[in-house]
Order: sequence, then structure tokens, then C-alpha cells
Amino acid sequence: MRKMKIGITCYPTVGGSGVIATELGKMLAEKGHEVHFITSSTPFRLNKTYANIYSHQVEVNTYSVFQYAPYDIALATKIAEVIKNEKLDLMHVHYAIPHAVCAILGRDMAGSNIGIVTTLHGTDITVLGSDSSLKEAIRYGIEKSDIVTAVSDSLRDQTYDLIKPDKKIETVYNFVDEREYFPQDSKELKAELGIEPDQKVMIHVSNFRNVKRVQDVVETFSQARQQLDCKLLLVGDGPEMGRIIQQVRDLGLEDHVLFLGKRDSLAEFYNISDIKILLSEKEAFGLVLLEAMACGVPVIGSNIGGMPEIIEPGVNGYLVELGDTQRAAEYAVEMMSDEGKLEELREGALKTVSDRFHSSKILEHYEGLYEQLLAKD
Ligand code: GMT
Repeated sequence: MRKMKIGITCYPTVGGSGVIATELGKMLAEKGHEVHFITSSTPFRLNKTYANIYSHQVEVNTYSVFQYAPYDIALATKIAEVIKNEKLDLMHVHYAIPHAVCAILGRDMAGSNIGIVTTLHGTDITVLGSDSSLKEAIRYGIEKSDIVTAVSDSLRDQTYDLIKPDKKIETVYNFVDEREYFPQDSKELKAELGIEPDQKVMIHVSNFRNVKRVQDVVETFSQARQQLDCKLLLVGDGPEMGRIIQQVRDLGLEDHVLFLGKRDSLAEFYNISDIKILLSEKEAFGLVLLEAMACGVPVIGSNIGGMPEIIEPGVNGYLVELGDTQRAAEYAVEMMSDEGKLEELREGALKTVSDRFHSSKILEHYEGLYEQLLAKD
């Protein structure tokens, strides 16, 4: 395979799309490609120096003549500069707006004809796609990209429904770095957190946005605890946190719920957990499900978005209808009280990751798409 010069633009802050973009860039660089991140700040997972990776930061100046700082224009200008100076072969942008639109403008400014790959991650379609002031820009970003991918069939179909683009959209699933997410013994961490060695643990990881319905997770845990002694780890932070703290107090669960805040390294928390729970009302894929499964943790998810494409009921976890906390609690108790079944589900979770979502497979898929673009030249 020929070595390519690839520009990547994503939101660099914590969030699934930024994680996927950064991990993809790191793995491409390991395979010998030259990767140029063009972002507003260094992506948070790019926390050390890597061979073949370069970071270009977008500077946005504020002038009194502007009511709003022109970030999108500054990004497009930076993309143009990097395309020309570094002689990029292609751009891979994450999110239709603003990133695809900025890449199209940047390519034009540079007088270049390099290919643009756009990956849709979810919020850019399921939330922004319903906003009439943005819909046309999203459609433009999709239609003017050379290749468009979505992180699940569900997101692909939702994009066709909501945006109606005249463009083929290909599904390329999320992946994890299996060298970071794998089953390992974390007994010491369990003790440090004051959890008894044989006490069962449920984990939820999210950005505590309304769509994550963390209140359903707490409600499920509360019902499960009536039948089985267990703890709940809540990892992450976000707008709903105050409401969740109050709910935990109201249910008298303060001693059983551990608020762990935002964490960079999640593998050790998955490795002290028995089940993972994600009851969102919108979830294009659910990267955190894959992270948990890669550590051998089976999952309970809601039957929406991309989750049914990952969760095989009875094999690697269970699906419940949106808001059905009673069923979720029944599954949680069933899973945590039957060691034999839990072991089977653990094996199923690990097998799912290696058979269907292995990073090498996803990476090859993206590289194949890049090759298609270059072959057009
Ligand atoms: O889940 C979030 O709120 C963050 C969001 C993002 O844009 O970073 O995650 C989206 O992209 C992830 C990576 O492709 C997916 O695994 C998440 O399911 C998706 N989130 C939603 O669709 C809500």
C-alpha cells in the first residue's frame, strides 16, 4: 500500500468523534502514513509526540468589526495552507458541519483537487440535521465530499431520511485500540474505591447530556439494588450532572454510587466492572459499548440508533426498549447473579470486538477508501 499524506480535522475535545479521529490518525501514522491534524487545539488523545504526526492549530483572531469570531473561515484558510505546504493527498474530516464545508472551501482556496472523506458521527445529523438553518449546509458538505461514511447503518439511514442527500454513504463502524482496552486484573483499584472484592459493579460512561438519559441508568441501578448488592460507577460530566446528583440523593443511594468525573483512561474502570449500561435516546454507534466489550464487559443498551447493530441479545448483552428501566434492572440482576451466564456474555463481548469491530479491519476499510480516491487522479 502506498504511503499517503492525510489531513484530519475533528473536534479535539473529549467526545467519541474526536477519539475515533485521533485514534485513526495514530494508527495510520504507525502504518507509515504522514498524518496532519488541523484542529482548534491539540486533540486530547494526542498527549505525546508520535512519529509521522503533525499538529496544525487554527488561530482565530477577534476583531471589533466582527460580532462573532470567524472560526470556520480561519479553519478553511488553515486547511488551504496545509494542503499546499504539506502537499496533502487527501483530507478526512469528522462532522459535516462545519468541517466538511471548511475542507471544501479550503481545497478551493488552495486551488487543489484532493479528495475529501467526510465521516458523520451522529450529533451532526440527528440533532443539527433537524435545524432548518443548518440543513442545507449539511447537505452541501455531504454532496461535495468525495466519499462519505457514517458510523452505523442506522445513522446512514437517518441521514437519508433527514437530509436527503444525493450521495452514497458507506458504513464504517467505530473501533478501539485493543492494546489499551483489554481484560486485565484491577483488584487494587476496586479496593481503593472501597468496593468489596465480590461485590458486583455496573458502569455508565457519558458526557451527561440530556440524550444520554442518565436518570434511567440511576433508576435501573436503584431497582437492581433492591435484589442484589452492587455499586454504580458514573464516569464523565456534563449538563445533567446536577440533576443526577439530586436523584441519587433522593433515592438514598449516596453510599452506592461513585461519581468519578471525567477520565482519560477508562480501561481500568471497565476492568473492575461486571456490566456496562447505556440507555440513551440517540446514539449513532456508542463507542463506550465497544470500549467496555473490549475489556470483556457485557452491556445493556437501549434499542435505538446503532446499538442494535452492536448488541446481540444473549450473546454480548441485552437490549431494552427506550425508558424500560424495569426490564433493564431485570437483565442487570440476571446477569450479575449468574456467574456462568456472565462468563458466557464476557466471552461473547470479547468475540464481538475481535470478529466484527477489530481496529485492523476498520483501518483497512478507511485505507481502502483513501486508495479509491487516489486511484481517481
Ligand atoms: O455521544 C456524544 O455525545 C459525543 C458524540 C460526538 O460527536 O463526539 O459521539 C458520537 O460519535 C461517536 C463516535 O462515532 C459515536 O460512538 C456516538 O454514538 C455518537 N453520539 C451520538 O450519536 C449521540
